[in-house]
Amino acid sequence: MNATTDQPAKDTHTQVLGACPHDCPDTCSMVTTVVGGIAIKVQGNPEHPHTDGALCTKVSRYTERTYHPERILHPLKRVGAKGSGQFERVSWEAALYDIASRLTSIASRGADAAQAILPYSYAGTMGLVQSESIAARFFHKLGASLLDRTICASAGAEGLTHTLGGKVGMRVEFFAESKLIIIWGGNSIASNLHFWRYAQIAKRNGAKLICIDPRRSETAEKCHEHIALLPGTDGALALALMHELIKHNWLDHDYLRQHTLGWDLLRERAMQWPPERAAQVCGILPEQIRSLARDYGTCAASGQATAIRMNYGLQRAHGGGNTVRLIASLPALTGAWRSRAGGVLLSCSGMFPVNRSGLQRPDFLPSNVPRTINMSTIGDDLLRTSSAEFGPAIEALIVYNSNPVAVAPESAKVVQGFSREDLFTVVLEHFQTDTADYADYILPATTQLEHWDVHASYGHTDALLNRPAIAPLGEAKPNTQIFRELAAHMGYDEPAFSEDDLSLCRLAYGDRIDFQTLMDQGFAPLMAPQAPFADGNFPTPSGKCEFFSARLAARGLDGLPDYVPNHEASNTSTTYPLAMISPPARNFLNSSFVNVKSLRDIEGEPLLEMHAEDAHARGIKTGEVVRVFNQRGSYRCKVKVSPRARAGVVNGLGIWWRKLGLDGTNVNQLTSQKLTDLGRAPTFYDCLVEVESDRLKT
Ligand SMILES: Nc1nc2c(c(=O)[nH]1)N[C@H]1C(S)=C(S)[C@@H](COP(=O)(O)OP(=O)(O)OC[C@H]3O[C@@H](n4cnc5c(=O)[nH]c(N)nc54)[C@H](O)[C@@H]3O)O[C@H]1N2
Ligand SMILES: Nc1nc2c(c(=O)[nH]1)N[C@H]1C(S)=C(S)[C@@H](COP(=O)(O)OP(=O)(O)OC[C@H]3O[C@@H](n4cnc5c(=O)[nH]c(N)nc54)[C@H](O)[C@@H]3O)O[C@H]1N2
Ligand SMILES: [Mo]
Repeated sequence: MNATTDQPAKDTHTQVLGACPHDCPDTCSMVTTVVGGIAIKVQGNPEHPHTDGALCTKVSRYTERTYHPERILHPLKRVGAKGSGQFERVSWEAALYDIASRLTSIASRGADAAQAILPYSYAGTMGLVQSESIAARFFHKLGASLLDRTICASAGAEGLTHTLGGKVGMRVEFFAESKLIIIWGGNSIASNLHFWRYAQIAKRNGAKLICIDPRRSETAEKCHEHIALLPGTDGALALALMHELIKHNWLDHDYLRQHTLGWDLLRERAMQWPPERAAQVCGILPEQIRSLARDYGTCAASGQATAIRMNYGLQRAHGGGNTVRLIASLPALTGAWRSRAGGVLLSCSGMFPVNRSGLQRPDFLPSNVPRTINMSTIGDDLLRTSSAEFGPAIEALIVYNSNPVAVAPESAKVVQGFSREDLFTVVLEHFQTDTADYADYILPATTQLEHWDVHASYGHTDALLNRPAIAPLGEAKPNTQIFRELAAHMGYDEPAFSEDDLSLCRLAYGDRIDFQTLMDQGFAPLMAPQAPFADGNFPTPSGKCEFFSARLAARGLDGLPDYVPNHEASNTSTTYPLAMISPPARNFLNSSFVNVKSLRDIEGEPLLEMHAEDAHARGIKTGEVVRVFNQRGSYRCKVKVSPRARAGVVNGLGIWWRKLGLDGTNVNQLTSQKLTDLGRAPTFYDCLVEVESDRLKT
């Protein structure tokens, strides 16, 4: 392996170390084989313990994506109506000049006027450099609105922070030593494959695996037990588990006394949740709850390690933040944290010592700090006019690393917003996505094979480095370079706007991670403790696991976690009686890879999974087209009557490009912009619908 080349390989046969850039807990170390300047394959790095030489199916097609005939390779300017997708090629100089003049004319209208400009970005790449480094500096200097990046994980993040003290938890490799693993709200085989490998080792060593998920997912069917509760009811289940742990005294009193805060209060609340009450809310049997509590309680009481792998699926409903608080509290009841193979993991990204202020330079912000716009309510916010409360209407939108027209909730409003003739939209992209269709300019961005980056992870504790394997295709440029050149056109001459990518890679961890190790082997483990909370030491204000959070109480919120019912609870509507969830498809990564033919062929077409009882009641049969609808809109797709769906819940696997849907829509036509209890996050899986056969309409 040639790990020492600092430049993209040209004519030789080399292997280049990289990192998978995608929004996934696994953050794999990749090896790209390059022949004559062409990347011919990507593979998992066998030297990296978590990757263990294996990539998922989708990322193993990364070269197909990079050399895709539809890659955008030149700047494009809109020539047709907004959304029509008609563009003509222009030069970089013409595009940057025009964009800079448009932004300048907005910003120069007066103090705070630049707030009418909004950056919109998420995790198309998780790279610390190609996401928010030069881009953040640019928007700070400009005085643009700030973006609240809530679309995925902020409910869970707040839940963790107010309980454990941050995005911290078990180290993933020690799940291999656990005796009981609860996979809660995650489909590991689809979206956290390298965790599943550790769970399999544990299983071979006699561990029991239990999955808690409304859908009988690929993962659920491979666990020993599956508890298919109604979406958004996990908080009630967690309270009933506590009830049973208390009733049977499966508690670690010493741990509770020394390392937790608010136990008496939580105890009192949990005692109000006998299994019968929770079973009613969750749509499951009381005996399922008793059995789960017995497994969890007796395993812990006999000194064996019990581990919970929470995932983000359970925090996409109204009570997402409280749900995570309740589940994150469980290991402190039984003292599971005492073992390195016990505890809970949702995200460990808070363990990485990232120098965000160095990368993003908040010191460039104007003294009058601009307003913040929540990315999850972009539909409403694009339609707002200027007001004292909101500030100026959004007049310019610069989108990178995200596809909001496909992924943001309540698409009808998002599309209406993006269609505004008076909105100036620039999209940095690899492909002409649903969002790019609405751009005034599309700027061609490089892929991970064409640029430098460094990565943290939210599912393991190694930092990674990505070297460019090939030269940029066509006229594509890294996001950083696009913002550097835009800054130059705006007349920004601070040295911070000419810092190169390799320097930014070094800056990201400074001397907190050895950069030479990253350069040499592509990854560098953090010095993370093996059993972080064996003796308490939670990074909370009290240093304890905070069942009671004084910080939440000070905000006028309940200091104790509770079950928070869905905004759109099942059985509360006769008009829309079915709950719809829309979890990720195995062969896509959110809306990325949907246009890679070999992967789309595996997924087939947009599909709604429905339980036989619900289908029968509506005269619906597998393979026919159905109309899924609610007060926000309607979406047509094929239906599959499937044991993966439980009664009362339909599963619309995501996230298809709208333009590939039957009517040019996807599931987000139905989701709402209502937010979670904590973290201001979207509630994609808190959504009631009705389904009817499309035959009835014609
Ligand atoms: N292949 C693939 N991998 C991915 C992604 C992808 O699109 N495709 N997306 C990536 C991203 S951005 C993220 S955030 C992660 C997300 O990955 P996970 O955190 O694993 O979350 P999801 O896959 O969204 O949902 C996981 C499961 O939660 C279930 N679920 C839905 N609602 C509830 C509920 O109320 N309670 C419970 N207990 N379960 C519920 C769903 O049925 C689904 O099976 O995965 C990443 N990895
Ligand atoms: N109904 C429903 N909606 C959901 C979800 C759900 O489960 N159900 N999941 C939600 C979640 S968890 C998330 S995280 C969001 C994800 O939403 P997004 O973060 O928007 O993710 P993607 O859909 O993958 O879009 C990322 C885009 O970035 C582009 N990109 C990748 N790398 C680069 C680069 O280096 N430069 C530039 N300029 N562009 C790049 C890709 O081509 C892609 O089009 O969606 C959310 N939406
Ligand atoms: Mo996500």
